[in-house]
Amino acid sequence: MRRVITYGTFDLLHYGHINLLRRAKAQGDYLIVALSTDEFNWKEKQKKCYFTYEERKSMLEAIRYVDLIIPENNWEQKRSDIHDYNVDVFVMGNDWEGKFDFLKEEGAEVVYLPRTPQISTTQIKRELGYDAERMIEE
Ligand code: C2G
Repeated sequence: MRRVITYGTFDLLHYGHINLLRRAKAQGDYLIVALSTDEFNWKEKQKKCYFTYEERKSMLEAIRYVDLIIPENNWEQKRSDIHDYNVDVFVMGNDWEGKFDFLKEEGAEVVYLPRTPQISTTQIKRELGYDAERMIEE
């Protein structure tokens, strides 16, 4: 059983996320998604999600490629996650290229996959006219 893990916010779930999850699952037999909590998003990524953690989790649970969802509470948990969940492969989109190579020290393969072009949660918000500033003030 080759176990894969990936991390992310997955807000306003879109086909770029699905493409990533499908290719991540194809790296092994079991895919764990470490889903950024609302607090982690806000404090560490300055992201104000449209959907809450529970709402984002429920959508990911409906995706055939996803086998387990765990919370991502901080930047540091990746090293221990590799051991706690017996992870063989760590996968991220290549906007993170090189940022997590240190996980090889924990015995995991590190794979960066090409991002899906022309789609992002930020773009969706912008094109739908969400005033990101107003959402942050809320
Ligand atoms: N992604 C992609 N193509 C897109 C948009 C996103 O392949 N058009 C990928 C990203 O590269 C990432 C995953 O989908 O691997 C989730 O994207 P985000 O929710 O934006 O995740 P991010 O905020 O980058 O969080 O500790 C790592 C962070 O939690 C990553």
